[in-house]
Amino acid sequence: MGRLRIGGNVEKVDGRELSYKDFVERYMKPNLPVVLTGLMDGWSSCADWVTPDGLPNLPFFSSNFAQSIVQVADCGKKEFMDQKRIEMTVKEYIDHWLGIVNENCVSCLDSNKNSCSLLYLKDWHFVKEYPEYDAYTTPAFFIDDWLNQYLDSHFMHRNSDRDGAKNDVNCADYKFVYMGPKGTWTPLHADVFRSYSWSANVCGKKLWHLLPPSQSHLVFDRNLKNSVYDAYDKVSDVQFPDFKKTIWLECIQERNEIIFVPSGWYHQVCNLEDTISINHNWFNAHNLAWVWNLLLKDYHEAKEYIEDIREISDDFEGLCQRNLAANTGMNFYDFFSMIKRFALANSIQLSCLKYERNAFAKSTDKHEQLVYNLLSIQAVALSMKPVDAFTKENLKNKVVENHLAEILLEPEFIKLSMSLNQTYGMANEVLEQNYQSKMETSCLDSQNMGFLQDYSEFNVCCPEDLVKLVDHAISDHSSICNSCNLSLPSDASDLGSKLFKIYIV
Ligand SMILES: O=C(O)CCC(=O)C(=O)O
Ligand SMILES: [Fe+2]
Repeated sequence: MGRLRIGGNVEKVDGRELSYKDFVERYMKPNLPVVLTGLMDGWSSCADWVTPDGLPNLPFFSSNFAQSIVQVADCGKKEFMDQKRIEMTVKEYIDHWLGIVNENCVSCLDSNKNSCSLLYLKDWHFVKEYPEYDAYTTPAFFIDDWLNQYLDSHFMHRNSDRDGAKNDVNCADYKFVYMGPKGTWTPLHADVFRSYSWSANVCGKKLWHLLPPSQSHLVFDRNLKNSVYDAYDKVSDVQFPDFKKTIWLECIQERNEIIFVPSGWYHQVCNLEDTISINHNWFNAHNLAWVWNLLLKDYHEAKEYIEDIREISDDFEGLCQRNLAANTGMNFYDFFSMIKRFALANSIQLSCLKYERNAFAKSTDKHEQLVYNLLSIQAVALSMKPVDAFTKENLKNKVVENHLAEILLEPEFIKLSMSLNQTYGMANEVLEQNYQSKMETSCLDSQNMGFLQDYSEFNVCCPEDLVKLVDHAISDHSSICNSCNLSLPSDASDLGSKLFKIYIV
């Protein structure tokens, strides 16, 4: 330890004095980390999971969640690019933890940590397993979460080998509890899907080292295949010649503090005390392009890996997609199905607003958000267009529901739309109720709802169709804007990946 070059510390801000808009402008859009304080008051987890002296209340876990089966990482054993994982019950885990209290285990900052077998409980889908136990409230800064919103109503890999995973809590969301004694740690990584993460310390203290994405290439070996596993260990100059050039942000995260980890930042984390944390991974319009770019990169790698069996494979593209889903967690078709539904849900909400008198006066922010979302989906769809996997031939039988009329009537889609409306419409309850009744009516009788009928005529088979859908929603919207003294910027039809805003004229 001590070998990392530190360029600065992660900024700490009182979350109660920060508006959502400021959070977006200062951290989410520019993709910069921050620690937010003051946002965990009243969480049951902060009361129930912590003893009066600020230590993890381990007996509480043994008494209330004993039989849960959890993933535990052995911090002393490397397996591929992660720590070796084992499964055990919470009771077994807590018993092990209590058993090591008197042992002298070396810490994560010790370069000789292989001799230690500290166990770290990770990726526990706690909310999924105990929905009735209200452990915490997701802070408003993090609720624009398409990943968990989608997974609350839909499943990934609908047509793949993993279809049977529907009842498997371990595949169901990206909302986790982590707990481990002092010295447990997480190896250097960038998060799943290159999503954002937030991580809240219910008790204990974590040391974070974060590397900006502009330096990601420096942690890879000469072949750009493997990345450094343990940034605190002696890193071979021969294998990783550029690692010595890295400059890190450091952060000591105390109890009751929440860190926001932006997209694509490599990070390594070490528990400086016995620690319990809650974390979510998520993405939205601001980092959707990161997710797509990672999928594209992993797709090319998956393809290259099996290139030599292309000739003998009946469905080479299908095989690439199965491998992509297995390695990355979703494939192109999962992603396309997902963004198609978000495009539709956002378009409907936008249309819905035109039926509201004075809606513009009340919810300019909501309009801006919906348009921003649609434009970010369109920008991604545009970059999907030239990709092989999305040719008509390759798409045959891959994307199931092409007619939006079918999607509009899916109960899962209605649930998704409602939850989207809640996310953006919280400030406008009247609008929300009206919208809700419209959606409910529409399920029974979509013919009567002009704006829904509009979309039900669309057929979205490929990225190009998605681009058109967004064009339709936006142009419809911009005509309304004109009559309400709102307008889109003149280059909105360009629909690139630029930043966009609705200007009040
Ligand atoms: O707390 C940890 O050990 C790791 C957390 C993490 O990597 C994250 O929140 O992205
Ligand atoms: Fe992470």
